[in-house]
Parts: sequence; C-alpha cells; structure tokens
Amino acid sequence: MSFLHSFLTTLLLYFTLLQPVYSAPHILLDRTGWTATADSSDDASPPSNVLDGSSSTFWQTYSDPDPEPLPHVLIIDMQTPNLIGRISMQPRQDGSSSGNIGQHSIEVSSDGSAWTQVALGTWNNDDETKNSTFVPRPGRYIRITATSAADSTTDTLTAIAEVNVYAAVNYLSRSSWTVSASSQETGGSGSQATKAIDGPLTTIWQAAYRSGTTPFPHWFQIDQGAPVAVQGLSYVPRLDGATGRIGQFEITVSNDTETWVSVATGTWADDDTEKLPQFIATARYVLLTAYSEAGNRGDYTSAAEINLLDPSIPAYTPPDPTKGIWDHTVDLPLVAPAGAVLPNGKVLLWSSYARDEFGGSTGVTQTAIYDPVTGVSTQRTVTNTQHDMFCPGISMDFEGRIIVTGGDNAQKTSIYIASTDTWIPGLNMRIGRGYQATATVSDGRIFNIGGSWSGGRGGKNGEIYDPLKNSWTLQPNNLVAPMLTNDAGGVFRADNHGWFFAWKKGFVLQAGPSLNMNWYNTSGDGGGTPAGTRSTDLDAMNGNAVMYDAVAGKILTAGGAQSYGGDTSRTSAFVITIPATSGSMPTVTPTQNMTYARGFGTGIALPDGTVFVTGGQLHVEPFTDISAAFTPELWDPTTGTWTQMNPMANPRTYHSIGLLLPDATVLNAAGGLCGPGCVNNHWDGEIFVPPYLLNADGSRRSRPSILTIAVKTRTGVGDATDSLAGGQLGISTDRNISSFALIRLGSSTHTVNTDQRRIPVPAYGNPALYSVVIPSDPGVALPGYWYIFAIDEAGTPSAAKIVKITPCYMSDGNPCSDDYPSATSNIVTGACQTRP
Ligand SMILES: [Cu+2]
Repeated sequence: MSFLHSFLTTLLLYFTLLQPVYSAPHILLDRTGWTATADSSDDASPPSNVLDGSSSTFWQTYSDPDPEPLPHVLIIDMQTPNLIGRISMQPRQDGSSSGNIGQHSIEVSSDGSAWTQVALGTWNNDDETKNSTFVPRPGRYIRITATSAADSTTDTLTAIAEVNVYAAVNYLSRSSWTVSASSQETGGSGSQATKAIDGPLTTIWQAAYRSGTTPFPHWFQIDQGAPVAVQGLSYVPRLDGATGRIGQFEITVSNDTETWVSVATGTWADDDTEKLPQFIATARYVLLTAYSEAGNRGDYTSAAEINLLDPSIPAYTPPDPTKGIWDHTVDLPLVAPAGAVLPNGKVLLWSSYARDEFGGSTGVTQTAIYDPVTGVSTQRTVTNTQHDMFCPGISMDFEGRIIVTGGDNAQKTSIYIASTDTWIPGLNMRIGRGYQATATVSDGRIFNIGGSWSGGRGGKNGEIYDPLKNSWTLQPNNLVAPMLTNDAGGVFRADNHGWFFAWKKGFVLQAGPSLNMNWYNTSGDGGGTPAGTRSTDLDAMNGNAVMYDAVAGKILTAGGAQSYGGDTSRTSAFVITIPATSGSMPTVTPTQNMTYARGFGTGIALPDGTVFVTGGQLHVEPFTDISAAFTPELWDPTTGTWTQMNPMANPRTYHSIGLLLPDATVLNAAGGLCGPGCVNNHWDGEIFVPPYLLNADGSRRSRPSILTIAVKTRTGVGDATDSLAGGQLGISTDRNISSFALIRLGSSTHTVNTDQRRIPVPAYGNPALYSVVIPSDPGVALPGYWYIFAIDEAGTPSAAKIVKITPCYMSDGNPCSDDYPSATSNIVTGACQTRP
C-alpha cells in the first residue's frame, strides 16, 4: 500500500514536473515608502511625483531659464529587494510631449552601485504607458536613463508622470489541495472542479449545465489543508471558447468555512487573459464566487486553471547558461509584425499605417530601423510608395533589396534599398494579395502565390516578379489549389503563409503548411506537381519550416495547427529532405516532438546547425497571448532531439517575428498590433544569447574573429580546370576554425521566413587563409546577402561578416560584370556561380 502510494505520488510528481508551463505572472508592487531621486528637477516637479499615484503630476528636469542637457537619470529606491520583472513608465498626461523619452536604458541594482541593464531602446512619442518586461532579476534600485527626446532633437527636457514596478511571482503548490464547487458538469469528457487544478489548460471546470443551469452565484472552493499565506489568485479562462468566463467576482477567505472575509471583488473583462487579483491573506480556504458571466451568455461558469499566488519573493537562480540567456529587452517604437535583416546588419521593422493598429488600405506604413549594435531605432513614415505594408509577402532579392508585396494595400509592391536608405515603389502585382508568401528563386525572380487575406478571396494562382525588369508575370499553370489547407476559416485562411524553398533550376518546393507538398516550376507559365505529404503530420498552419542545411536539402518543420484560429497547435516535428533533382519526391521522417505546442512561433537556423524555435502558443487565436509558450526549444540535427532553453519574459504569438542577428544572437520581437492600449501589443523584442556564446559561469566566451575576407578569383568556371564546386572566399582568422557556416539574411512575418537558409562549409586551410567554397548551384546558395560565421574548435561562432553571393547569370541570361557593385566596406562581392 505504501509502495503503491509512493509510486502514485512519484507518478503525480512526474507529471507535475513535466507539465509545460504556459504563463509568467507578475504582480504590481506597493510603492509605499519608496523614494525617487534624479539628476535634475524643477522645484514644482520633483522626482517623487513619479510615485505619487497621480497621473496629473510629473517629474520634470530643470527647465527655467535653460534646460539642462541630456542624458537625464531617475533612480527609484524600493527600500527592499524584490525579483523585478517589469517596469512601467507613464509619460506626462497634460497634452504636451515635451520631455517624452525616446532612447533610454533601464537598469536594476541590488546595492545602488552595480547595475544590470534590463531594457534598452527607443520609445515612441505618445502618452501611452510604456512597459518593459524582462527576465526577472533581483534588485532594490531601478535606474532609468533618458538619452534622447522622443519628439525632437533639440528638446533636452525629460518628464515622467508615473513609474510602477512589477515583480515575478510563483504559484503556490497545489499538491495538498482539495477543491469543490457549487456544481460541476460530469457529462461529456467531464468538467469536474479538479480539472481547474490539474495543469493542462485544455481541461476545464464547468458549473453543471447539461441538465439545466443554476442561477448565479457559482462558487469554487480551495481547501489548502492548513492556513497558508496568499497574495492573490490566478484565474485562467478556458481556451476553447468564451462561454463561462467569469465577470463579476468576489474572493473570500476562511479558516473554518464558517466565517468568511472578503478580500477582493471586481469585474473581469470578457477576454481570455489571465486574471490576477491581488490581496494579502493567510487562510486555509479560499472561495472564488462568480456573480455573472463576463459576456452575459447565460448562467455559465468555467475555468481552465485556478492558482493562488505565493507571497514570498521567488528565490533567484541565475539562468543556466547551457540553456542560453535572454539578455536585455529591446524597447521598440512600434509593434512590428514584419522585419528583415539588411545588408548593413541593421534590422528593418514595420507595422501598418499606425504603430499599434491596422485597418484599411491607407497607403502609409510606419517603419523603424533597429541597430543591434547601439540598440537605437530610428523611425520613418513611408508614404511615397502609397503602400500600407501590413501583413505582406517579403523576400530579399539578389541585390539585397527588401521586396514587400501586398498586405493592406493588396496590389502594391514596395522596395527598400539599404545602401541609399530609400523606399521605392515597384510595379503593382497582377493579383492583390495579403498573407501570401514569396520566395526568391534561383534566377533572381520572386515567386508569389496565395494570399486571400487581402485583395479578394480565392484564385490566388502564381505570379512572378522580375526585379531587373520591374515586371509581374502571371503563371496560370502554377495553381494555388494543390497547396490549400483544410482550414475552418475557409479559403480566406487556406492559402496563407506558404512554406517555400527555392531549389535548383528555378523550382520551388512548397513544403507546407498544407499536409500536401508541391513542386512549382517557375519557368514560363509555370507548372505544379505533387511532392507527396509530410508523413504523419497534418495541415500545420502557422507552424515553422527551417532549411538548416541547404547542401543536403534538409528542412526542419515544427508545430502548427489545422486551422488558423480557434484551434489547438501541436508539438510535432519532422525532417524533410529535398532530393538533388528538382521535381523529385522529398522524403519526410518524424523527429522528436517539442515539449511545447506552438502555433505562431518562429524558427531560426543557427550557425552551428541547430534550429531555435521560439514563441508561439498552445491555443492559436490571433491577437491573444493565452497559453503562450515562454520556453523556447533548440533542436539538434545530430541527435534529432529538442532541449528546452531558458524562458523568455514576453509572449511572442500572433504577429511576432524572429531573426538571427549578425552577432549570432536572436531577436525575438513583437506580437499584437491590436490598437491603442491593447494588452497584446508588444512594443519590444528580446535578445536570446545561445549557449554557444556562453561560458559555464554565464559570462560571454572568447569568440573567434574573421580578420580579412576576400573573393578568390576563379577562372575556367565549369570547365575542366575548375577543381572546386563553386566560388571561393579566402578568409583569415585569429585562431583555428573547425567549420564555417553561411546563413542567408532573414526576413520574418507571420511565421514565414523564406530568405533564411544555412549552408555548412568545411574549413580548408589554416588561420592565415581558409578557403570557403560556395556551392555552385544558385538554387542552393541562393544569391543575395549572407552571414558568414567562423566556428572555432570549442563550437563558438564568430560575429558574422556579411557577404554578397552573386550569380554569374541573371534572369536575362547576361553574365554579371566582374565589378559587381558592393555597398559597404565589410561587404565583399561574392563568388561567381554557374548558370542555373
Ligand atoms: Cu497579420
């Protein structure tokens, strides 16, 4: 008996430990007794105003007669340490924008002298509260440094109305709980009270309804077994619908179930976000009473999970560096559902006509260019292309230009040229599209298919853009029908976000998200042929597909859901191997499943051949963060296994993006664009530092450097004297290199990144001169701009140099000139390739 009991306990613990965690709650800290100091202030606007709870007062730096120069510094002393996870800053609310902060950094400290940067970036010039959420760090002091004004280059004032601080909080253990409810539905798969404390978000407690509902109030009682200190409750509504969301509620506590004390009341919004009412109590019994249904849908009450919040400050354990580290949060001046790495190593980001909202065909797009080196973003409103670029297709062409097609202005094409920092209009598409995917193909043209989200529904067959001629040509035989998913949303969703991989001789493999794969031949009028199915997978809308080894034709797929919204995503993962010959059948094999189910996540090819999959959510639904996967996973192709990495601080779900940065870290950003004040807007990104850059103590490893890089001139391309498969780069380094990797610069929107692909390259030579041989086929080494990383014997990658790989022949059949243009000094003209 005791053996059985201990076995069952162990089993329970086992399942409890393995349960994926889809939340990261924070509580608002009480500011009583806190102090604020600043480098400068007006007598009438002291720094203490940021803690006074009044939005109409603010701290302002000295202004009369002459404002003092930037930077300005505000320091808050919370008097006691806490595990800080979020800082919120409310700008002045009196209608003036003078003093609004643009560039800034936020740091925390335990002693007021050693500071850790937790956020860095640029805030937009508006009066909305700015939230910087970061991986929790211990601290007593907070320092906000303003280095530029948001509204002008001459304003040197700084002003802040309020600063609030949120702490990370743990749920109390539920292992000793017994729960009961006013009623529970036992029909169907069972919606007993215990389903609200069992872990999975997909199981729920529901008040009985099948044989008739009972009028409100409905209650849910927790018996903790003994009095326990509590500082709040967590209520997670059901994922699979709205019915039964609690509206008006009360929380009462008791030690004997006779005498109850009310500790919290209120009315929750009719949405699926986690509700976190805060209170302080020590009690054995906690009773959650529902007095109404949030949407007045009837006498229904339901809950996915109910937890209580632990009042003790969570113990701080520094993140295990073998699981990577999320460095500072990048505050961005817009919510960016789209982004692309530029040939100069900066990141182009854009939203829609507004920085936090979309709607209509406005002809305007808000953009920003984020510099990963300085952390600063510069903003621009693009009007000259008359293109609202919300939810478009994106491809980088052979010249490194970012070709943005469709979206809210469904037929428009806009082109960003980094070397001149200009946007120019391209020719309109023949078919209006939004949510299509595009792919640069081996001859330099850009294939485009699908996209019923915008510009009318259905019939979105292929067309192709020739950047040299600025022309769009319909390809009537590249039919969209074979790539449609069976989506509950119908054709509006069924042709969205194709997984396209350009391959040899102008072919494109459409590897998903439909279970059916297809080859598209982009010559002439086009022509599609079936390419089999993805093994035991299903339609995987908003899953990820990453070409982690283009030489071997290897693609990892991960996650996705049958339907775009209102569905449950999956953990499944597969490896697709594209055969050497375009048009032949790919092979598909299952690999280990992820721990976390993900739709709307992002997949990124890393230099060492591993694939980083981050973000996404279990229950896929646009503009929600419910059931977000905070724990990214890293897939190793040599073992076919996933390793959970350290969790990030911000959910990255619908409209999030992920990009490999030149320093071999990853930017995982954005999510939302759901209008002013929407809680699912994420005006930020986080920087993930993969394990390959970290020492055992968490410090950064010494990394190799690429010292010089040059194109080795080739003669006799393709003839008998050509002993190498492709062009070559000559590279000198500061140490022994075990391998190189080429990774094409990425573009990211809506889970799609058809630009990134990785080419592993053996290291021939020695640090004085390594030869890096580029595959000869432009269907493999797709021309354009690529990172090149040198990886040392410890497996540590260098920072990338960015090289341009050029084809010998463009789509017009003419050879490229020898002096092919190069944009900046660290970009070298890449080696010549044989004709496709
Ligand atoms: Cu979108």
